[in-house]
Amino acid sequence: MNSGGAVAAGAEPSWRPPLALNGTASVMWRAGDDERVIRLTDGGYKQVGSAWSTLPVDLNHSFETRFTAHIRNGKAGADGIAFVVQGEGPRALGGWGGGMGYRGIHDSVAVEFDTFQNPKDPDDNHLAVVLGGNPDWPASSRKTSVPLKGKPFHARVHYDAAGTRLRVYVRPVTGEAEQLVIDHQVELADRAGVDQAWIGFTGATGDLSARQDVYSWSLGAPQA
Ligand SMILES: [Ca+2]
Repeated sequence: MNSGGAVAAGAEPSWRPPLALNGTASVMWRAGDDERVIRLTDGGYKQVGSAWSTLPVDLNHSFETRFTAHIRNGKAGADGIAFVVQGEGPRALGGWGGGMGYRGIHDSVAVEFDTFQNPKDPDDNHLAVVLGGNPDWPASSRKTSVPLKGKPFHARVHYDAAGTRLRVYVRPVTGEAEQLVIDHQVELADRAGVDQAWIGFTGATGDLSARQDVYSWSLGAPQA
């Protein structure tokens, strides 16, 4: 593949913690560079995968995480992926389809990048914050003009622990302006039920499929 084959100048180094992989999730290494790719689903139907860092993250401290995602299957591609903070452990794996791989992970906060319109969804290209592993009742959801499928996009998730404020930004890899899509008040430690949480990604397909990859993942203290 050549999408984003070169790491952009100024890109932060990838974060490569050891991963716990479940369901259809696998790890690949992109040819030509040292990039680890987390493949959550590989294009089959009714797939579900999760990948968790085995290094816990302290939710009492602010953090910022960035990654690039690429969801594609021709012009379609479902159901999407989620960045998830959870307190249930490295084997956590939720439901397929609109469950996006996190449905049923009760002690969790999911930030979903949703490419299929289920009944409670505003459209087939939106972000949402979902509590308690229940995608049928998102705490916050909002459409974005940044295409979430067909082309890779950059995402930035910023958590202010003191202010218990979660902000999520996306932008296309082509260098267009970043959009603040989600700005939501939530205390992650409270919702995950732990101070030291598992963080990672989930993804699923249903009657529509997609190959869903996450790469260039970084994690650190928020930048000023
Ligand atoms: Ca959906």
